[in-house]
Amino acid sequence: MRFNEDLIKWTKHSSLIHWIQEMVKLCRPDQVHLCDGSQEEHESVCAQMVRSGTFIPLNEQKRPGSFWCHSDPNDVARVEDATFICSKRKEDAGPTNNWKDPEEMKKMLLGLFSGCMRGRTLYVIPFSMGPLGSPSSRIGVQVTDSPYVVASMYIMTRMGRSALKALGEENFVPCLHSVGVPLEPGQKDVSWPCSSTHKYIVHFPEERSIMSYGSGYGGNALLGKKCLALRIASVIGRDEGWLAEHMLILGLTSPQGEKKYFAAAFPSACGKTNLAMLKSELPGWKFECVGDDIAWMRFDQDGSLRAINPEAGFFGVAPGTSFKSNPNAMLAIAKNSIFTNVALTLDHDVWWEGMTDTPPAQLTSWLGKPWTPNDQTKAAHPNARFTAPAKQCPVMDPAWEDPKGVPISGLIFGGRRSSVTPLVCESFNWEHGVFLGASLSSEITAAAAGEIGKQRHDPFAMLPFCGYNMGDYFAHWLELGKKHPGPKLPKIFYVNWFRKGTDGKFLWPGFGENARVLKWIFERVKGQDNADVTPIGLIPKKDALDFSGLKLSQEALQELFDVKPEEWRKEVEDLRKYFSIFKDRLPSGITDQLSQLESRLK
Ligand code: GTP
Ligand code: SPV
Ligand code: MN
Repeated sequence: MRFNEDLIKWTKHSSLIHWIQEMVKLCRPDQVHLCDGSQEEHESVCAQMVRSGTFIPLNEQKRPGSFWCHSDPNDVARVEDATFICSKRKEDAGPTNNWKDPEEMKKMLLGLFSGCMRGRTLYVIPFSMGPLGSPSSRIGVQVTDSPYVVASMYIMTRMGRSALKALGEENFVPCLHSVGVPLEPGQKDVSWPCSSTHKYIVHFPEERSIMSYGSGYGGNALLGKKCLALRIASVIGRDEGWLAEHMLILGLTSPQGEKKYFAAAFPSACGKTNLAMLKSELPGWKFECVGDDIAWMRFDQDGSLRAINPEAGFFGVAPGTSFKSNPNAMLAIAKNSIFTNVALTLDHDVWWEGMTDTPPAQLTSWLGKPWTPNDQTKAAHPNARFTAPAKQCPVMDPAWEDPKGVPISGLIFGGRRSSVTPLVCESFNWEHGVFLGASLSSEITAAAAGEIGKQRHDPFAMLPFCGYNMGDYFAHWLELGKKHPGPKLPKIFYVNWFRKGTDGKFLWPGFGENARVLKWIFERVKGQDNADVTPIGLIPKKDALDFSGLKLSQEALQELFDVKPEEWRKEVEDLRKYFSIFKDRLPSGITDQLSQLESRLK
């Protein structure tokens, strides 16, 4: 292969050159493609996937520059059971992560990767997480045999030559990825290659590298996202004194023109994208989007917590997205987007459950089969996703690519809880807020393979994404609050859009109506005296939440804010049991908060 000549023209970074040569030797592809990140390259990669049958182009009149594809039915979500944090010591991965000795894991993986790209092209993708040239950004280089990943990384990151330039002589995060399906001579490829036997999503936090094998889907395969920007970045953040979080970032402007920024952590498929680009049902309140999934935050010299969105696109849950629930997402995906595991209409547009009240009469389902509304199955997979450039969202914040980031006034945690936790509450202080984050639990959604609907603890919405011991992670949060006390330290809130009434229906209309809750949060951050003290935190005073024009029964309102001491005492017992898994890594700040909550409930 004559790629070596191209390689030295492409970069002068000697350890990068060396690493790529090693990966080529290991994976033995037929070809090597060094990505330049141009639009022409993107178009040619997409055109090649159309020819190979992976992509179906969508109707140019309805959705220009866009493609439909469906995955293998065994490759539809993140695989948490197959996700590993391979720190040298098991205790450093902690009780919430899968762990294996890094040397053993590497040995096993090198076996799998050996010759795994035979018959395929190895693509090299340099990418920047964060705006190009921001001191907060990080550069990764992904080697992959999946053109779907190349096309997706073009949308989700700043990739190609510009990222190489930003890298300069610095260190990069090596990200090795293969779908794990070598092709023998003459063997015909399938439209979504993935390994049916081996899937491994592996992180080496000490050497800050990633190896992912066997899956081509989302967070398993687009290694800049969960692997680098959360698992590896959380480790870097711990060491350097900043935070990598599973959070949206939004700007909120009041009718008086005052603006504040908030970041919010909800578990996967629990409402980040929807809140990040919310169309307010409250007149005069304007929401603008900085990011919908990941926030990197650090305190500046003035003591403000500043956040950047490391991503350049959205990989959002399609089902439930409509012009009613999230018009700004619908506008963002009007063109230049990839749709995976949604349904395809007869005229080559897309559809999913919740997009319209009645489905089209005939569709191709996410399985690639004919589908009619009489079918008992869903036309789109519940974790079907769109991949769209952030800049196409009409409500992107003017500062969304500001290398300095935006100043955060409030942090919000939330999960799917059908009972117990109220619509909104505010923590008494930073330590109590960290405790609220640590206490987060939520129902499992289709974003990960597993038991959907089951309640589980998901501290800070980071259970699947924290690259080190979660007990140390709690301590890191507590520590940052101690180091940066004062009026600029963000206030911390907890919300629950998903509480259900005795009829089993959501009590709260959600979506655009969530603006009412954010308005109260905005006022609290400004210091308005409109909260009542309860044992679990501060909740809105009677009439402090703006319900104007909203039809909500007195009973529903009552239930949304009901704090039942007996339920909360059970919650305390459950949390005590849960926190005990962290043993000596659980900071005393968390135990103290739990005891204080217990005594307030007496
Ligand atoms: P990830 O991309 O997996 O991290 O998820 P996310 O947190 O961005 O979730 P997203 O906003 O895509 O929401 C996922 C699901 O929750 C969709 O089916 C939405 O329709 C639903 N949802 C979002 N906001 C609300 C809300 O306020 N109320 C209710 N009832 N459902 C909501
Ligand atoms: C999530 O699961 O939280 C996602 C989707 O945002 S994925 O990128 O597949 O992890
Ligand atoms: Mn996510």
